[in-house]
Amino acid sequence: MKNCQHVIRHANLITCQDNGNPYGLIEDGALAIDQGKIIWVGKSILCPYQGTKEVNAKGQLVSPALIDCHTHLVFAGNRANEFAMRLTGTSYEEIAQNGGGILSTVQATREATLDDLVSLSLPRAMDLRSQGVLTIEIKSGYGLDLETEIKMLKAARTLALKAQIDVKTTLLAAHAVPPEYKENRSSYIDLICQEIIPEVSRQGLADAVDAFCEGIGFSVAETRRVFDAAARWGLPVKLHADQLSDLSGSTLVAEYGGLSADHVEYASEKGVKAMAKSDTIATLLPYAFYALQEKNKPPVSWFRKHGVDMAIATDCNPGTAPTTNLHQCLHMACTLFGLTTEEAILGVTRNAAKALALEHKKGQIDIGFDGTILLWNFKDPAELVYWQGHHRPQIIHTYSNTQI
Ligand code: DI6
Ligand code: FE
Repeated sequence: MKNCQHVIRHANLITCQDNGNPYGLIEDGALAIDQGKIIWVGKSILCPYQGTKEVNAKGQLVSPALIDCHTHLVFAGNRANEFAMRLTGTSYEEIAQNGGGILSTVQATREATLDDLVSLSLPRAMDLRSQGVLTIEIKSGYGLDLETEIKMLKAARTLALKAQIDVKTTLLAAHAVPPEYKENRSSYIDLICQEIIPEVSRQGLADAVDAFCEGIGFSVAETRRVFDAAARWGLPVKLHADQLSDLSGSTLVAEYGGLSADHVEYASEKGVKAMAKSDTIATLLPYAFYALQEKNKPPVSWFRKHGVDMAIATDCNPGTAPTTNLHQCLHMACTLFGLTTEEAILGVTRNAAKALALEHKKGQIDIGFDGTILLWNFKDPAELVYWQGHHRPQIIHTYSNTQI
């Protein structure tokens, strides 16, 4: 017997590997972890390791830690009033055009200090963590000026330490045109390309660049300028694409070899084919779809037909997705969009990792992958999707926060 730090035995092990079994399942599986990494995985009976800590899963489900690959969870302020307005017939676009929506959160976020932002956002991160979500992507985009965008990204990085999670940060300066540039959109794009992206990149505060390519956001031409600047600074891109209309955002982000096209309710088949070619993930955000009472569903059958992998995320934000419940989003991806439970689970593990360029580190139980593992108190993987509330995993292995 060889020695290592942790061994988990007798698990209903969903590895999320592509090993020919649903969920990459290994029945009566075991894994060995040393120095934060998985060093062995297979059938319990074959395990050659003895752990300093031994865990007997007693046939219960063991999974990789979950990943929420699209959130806006750092923000200040509250938009419950807009929810009430929408219920009486005012549309999301109308609210945005009248200075509400994203811009009301921008005002509150600009007024908040870095410490305020951290303490307001920490409960949201902790809530995700308690569900087994140990990697979270967090976007800026409620600052829309250099100082506040940086403050948001720093708040996101601070949350990683405070909540003991891994955080990937995304610069979303192209989320909305700030009021001071209302009459001069193109100067705002200049600011993003010539000051915000370079400074954020110099400070190493962003892992990717995103934009909101939409009628109420930025045009394809404007988005291109942002993507070109991101490329000059060596940052990968992702895009809020084809959420409310088909502006061919999916095609655009694929052209830039983007990590993911997100929302994609209105993506065309041409866009889906382009995504397949560039290996761009389709990130589905069913809570925003539901909250906006959208009618157009993302073209799941085209994603399947052309081999585009799907991720699922909360989109946690104060406007269109006031939620920190990733399990509910899994449920909705199945009931609203027709995903299978296996597709849903891969959407918050293997495919979510890929949407964050973490496909060699997270989202699967395999040799060399991150050794943070979840032990659930049930056996059937479908339970992760099916039941809402009260399922809280035991997190096995210590937090590392160093790999990304
Ligand atoms: N799409 C969304 O769903 C969020 N941003 C975006 O570009 C909404 C953000 C908000 O309403 O505050
Ligand atoms: Fe979003």
